[in-house]
Amino acid sequence: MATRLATCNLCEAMCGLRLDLDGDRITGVRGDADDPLSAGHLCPKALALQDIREDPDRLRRPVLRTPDGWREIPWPDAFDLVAAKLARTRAEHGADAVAVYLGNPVVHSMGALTHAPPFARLLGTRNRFSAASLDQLPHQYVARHLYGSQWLLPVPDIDRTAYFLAFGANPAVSNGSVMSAPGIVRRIRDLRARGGRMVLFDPRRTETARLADEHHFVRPGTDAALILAMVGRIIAEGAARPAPYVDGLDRLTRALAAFTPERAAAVTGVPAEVIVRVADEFAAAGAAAAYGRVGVSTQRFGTLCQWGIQLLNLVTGNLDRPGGTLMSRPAVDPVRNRMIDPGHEDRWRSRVRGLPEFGGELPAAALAEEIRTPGKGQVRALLTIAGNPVRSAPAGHELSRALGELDFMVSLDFYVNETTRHADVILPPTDLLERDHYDLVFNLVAVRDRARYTPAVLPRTPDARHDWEILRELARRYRRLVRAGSLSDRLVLRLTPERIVDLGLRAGPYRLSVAKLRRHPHGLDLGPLRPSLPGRLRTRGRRVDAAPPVLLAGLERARDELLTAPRAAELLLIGRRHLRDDNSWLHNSARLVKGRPRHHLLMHPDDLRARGLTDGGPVRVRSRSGEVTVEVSASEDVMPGVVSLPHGYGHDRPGVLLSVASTLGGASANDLTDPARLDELSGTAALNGVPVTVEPLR
Ligand SMILES: Nc1nc2c(c(=O)[nH]1)N[C@H]1C(S)=C(S)[C@@H](COP(=O)(O)OP(=O)(O)OC[C@H]3O[C@@H](n4cnc5c(=O)[nH]c(N)nc54)[C@H](O)[C@@H]3O)O[C@H]1N2
Ligand SMILES: Nc1nc2c(c(=O)[nH]1)N[C@H]1C(S)=C(S)[C@@H](COP(=O)(O)OP(=O)(O)OC[C@H]3O[C@@H](n4cnc5c(=O)[nH]c(N)nc54)[C@H](O)[C@@H]3O)O[C@H]1N2
Ligand code: SF4
Ligand SMILES: [Mo]
Repeated sequence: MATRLATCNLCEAMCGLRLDLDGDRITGVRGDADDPLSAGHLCPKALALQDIREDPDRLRRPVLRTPDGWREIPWPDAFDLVAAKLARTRAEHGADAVAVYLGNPVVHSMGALTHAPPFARLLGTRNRFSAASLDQLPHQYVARHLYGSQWLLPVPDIDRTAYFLAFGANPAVSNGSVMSAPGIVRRIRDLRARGGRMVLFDPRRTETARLADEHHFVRPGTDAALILAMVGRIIAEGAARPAPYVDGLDRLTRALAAFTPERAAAVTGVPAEVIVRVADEFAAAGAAAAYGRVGVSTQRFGTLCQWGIQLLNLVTGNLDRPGGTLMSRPAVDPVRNRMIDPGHEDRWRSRVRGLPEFGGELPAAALAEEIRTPGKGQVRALLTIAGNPVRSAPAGHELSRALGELDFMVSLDFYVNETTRHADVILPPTDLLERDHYDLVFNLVAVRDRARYTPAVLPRTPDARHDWEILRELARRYRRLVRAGSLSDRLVLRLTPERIVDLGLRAGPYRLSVAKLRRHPHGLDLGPLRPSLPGRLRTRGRRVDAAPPVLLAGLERARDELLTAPRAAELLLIGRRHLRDDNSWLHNSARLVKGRPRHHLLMHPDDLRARGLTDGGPVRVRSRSGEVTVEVSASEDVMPGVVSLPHGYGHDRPGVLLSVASTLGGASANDLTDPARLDELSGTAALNGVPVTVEPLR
């Protein structure tokens, strides 16, 4: 028996773990009480780290699709085949004919993160996609325009705030997002114990709503009106106290004139007196933090929502104030080191719909049409890394069809899921405990600064390769066929992730190194969030323009739709996460999926009654882009007029090799979501607020 320290990288909380080992087997998982950020917290998903290791469905060697099913092939053959196919597609059809999709776990893996982006750039294609456009791009878009870098993301100072105002986030389940906050339930309870308040706006009375002082239903997709009305109210009351480096309040005030509490109330369903009172309380709270996540990012006006949330903090002087929202000061600071693109947009557009790129990526909602629409520049080959866009991108069923039409597809993944089943070759990487970890992304948004480097806990199985080793080797063989890639990308691809992190730590604000962090295995505490503005702004003159022209113009274009009350007959679909789910994966862990089914469509009892539906019975849900059948459950916790279905379910598909998950039932919410519905500014898919109809299944 031995005890080893690990860092869980399944979600953004980055919990420190203590693992009890018996040989190579994990016999116990506990939270590491000595970790300065997670302080002993862990959630049930940590058990999956062991389950992935033992999963008989997990791929351990490269597999090639053959008419008789998957056949294992040696790594060198797989590398040569993939390099040759990618190079040939480029030679015959141009660089844009090869598309890349990077899934969410890429940002959770040190080596995938250091090596996947340079590899994607090496391919020279404009058709780069990722889960970012299904998630947090509105945050990045607003940060770029307000603070000068897409990665200057203010973090709620949850441990010191007096008023936590949240929109469309469920941290009690997600453990915080763009706000790494392990143990968030305790943090919220502490906030209330010290006399603070939490107010939440969400169309579902969620697990987090139960922790809050106040929860209000808001009609999906309308939050921008709510938030901007609050900003307008604060300014109109003369309560604005922006920092001296903030400009543009006059232009802002004019632009917000239409967003009165009364008009916002009519569209959002939130009473005008609540809008007014919460705005006034927020402005008067002293130390207050406004925050919003997936529910207000992946919707029609995600960028306007995130802008409004920044404005709430900015106009009340809560940006960069302890107890407000502050920029973290991570040990590897890519913004300071200029290791990372501050962001750009519209340098090119998607071929079919003419959608602008952001930060070098096109909206994932455009991937299927780029594959299916003939013409010059049509996508004919695809590389996916750690993603399942058939379950995570809008109209996944259409994307699935498109993947079947590709000339060639390769996936880096250890599972044959709804997406990778279409691949010609799957290259499986090592698992999370077999590799070193330092979190390059989520330390940027953690509620406390901490640096933790965890060497691999367990030896890899013979013949296993890390994601970055796979990419490095693919790059080497591809470069023999195509002279491609910038000098810096080629250099990075040759370094080890550990070396890259070491360089970043040495150049960082604390002058650390991997060697130093190895001497602090529980993580080095770098203290609470601290004020750092305007010094760290990347804008011209280190000033913040509260009303950048692109956002004003976006608001102008959105105004009519935003202030139009939705048709009462419509049901609006929203998503749902569960503590024991992780997007579309981890469903093959028997321990995590046991218990009551959690894939049901939730609907308010009045809405069930109005449609003659039976609680628990099967229903047909239809949208403009698709339909699914699923069981419906009556729930007083959803707002009337709203239905909720989680994404990532529906694994019982031919070819999917997930023996536990395939028995789960359920349907994919993304067989209903609509690629045409986007947040116009950032290109993020509007996965929430999708109009649907629900009828009994006869
Ligand atoms: N257990 C678990 N943890 C996870 C994940 C997981 O799958 N499972 N996924 C991880 C990932 S990738 C992410 S990005 C984060 C997400 O972290 P969160 O954003 O905190 O999690 P969600 O559950 O998506 O919360 C979104 C909330 O928005 C609400 N909502 C939907 N539409 C609207 C709307 O129009 N307006 C408003 N105001 N609210 C709306 C939903 O009801 C939901 O409660 O979680 C991460 N952590
Ligand atoms: N309707 C609706 N759709 C959504 C959302 C929603 O709230 N509602 N949420 C969106 C959000 S926030 C996100 S982040 C996306 C997620 O979308 P994706 O990233 O496309 O999907 P995941 O389900 O996270 O799939 C992760 C895949 O990576 C593999 N994997 C895990 N770890 C590794 C690794 O270390 N290396 C490699 N190579 N592979 C690995 C897993 O086996 C799995 O196949 O979904 C989005 N889609
Ligand atoms: S909260 Fe997130 S990081 Fe912590 S144990 Fe659970 S899945 Fe892992
Ligand atoms: Mo996400």
